[in-house]
Amino acid sequence: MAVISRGFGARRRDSDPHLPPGQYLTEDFPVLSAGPTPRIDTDEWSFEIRTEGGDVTSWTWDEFQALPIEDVQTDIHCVTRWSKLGTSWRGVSLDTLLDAVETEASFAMAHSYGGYTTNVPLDDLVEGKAWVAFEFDGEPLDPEHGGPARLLVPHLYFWKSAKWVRGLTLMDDDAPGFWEQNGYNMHGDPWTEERYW
Ligand SMILES: Nc1nc2c(c(=O)[nH]1)N[C@H]1C(S)=C(S)[C@@H](COP(=O)(O)O)O[C@H]1N2
Ligand SMILES: [Mo]
Repeated sequence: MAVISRGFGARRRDSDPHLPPGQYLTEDFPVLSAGPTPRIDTDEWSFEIRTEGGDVTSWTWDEFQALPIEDVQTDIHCVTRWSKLGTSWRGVSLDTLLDAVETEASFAMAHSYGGYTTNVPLDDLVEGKAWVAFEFDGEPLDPEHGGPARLLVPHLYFWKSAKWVRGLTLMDDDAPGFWEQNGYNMHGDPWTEERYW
């Protein structure tokens, strides 16, 4: 019987239980941006939540930094099939931010400096599943990766994690964001391969 060893190591790694179907592992941190990288000074940065009724709550950078800050260890999965395991972030939980507003909405549209948008059901942003992150690997988040701050919704494909995030608009009804208008899934669960529609 032939001993087949070619690719054995790779197969073992690709069958990692943390790796969703159709994904491969990468040690790099690829940069995927649909346009140029905006440079936002923290002096001019703010984060704003607009409710379905039009009420606005916003935080300056200093106000934001005074909120409870969490350390997050998580895997991330891009729809272009790379996954990166055990990444480290610091940020403010969306639970903390949404606690400050009065809402009955079911969906959110994330808005970014530069114009990118992505829609996420509100259920996917609460109960410890999403953050506005401003540190990666113990360093301020690089502009290429969304600094000063980005949305981090790691249980969904990474296009939902809006870089250079500037706020959320809460909505009663779902509506497609930038990639969703171009055929990407309205939800984006990597475990059930909700890639396109
Ligand atoms: N504002 C903005 N956010 C964005 C994107 C973008 O083009 N603009 N690309 C998305 C996609 S498709 C992915 S995979 C991740 C990539 O994040 P990274 O460049 O830090 O790897 O950001 C997401 N957030
Ligand atoms: Mo992506």
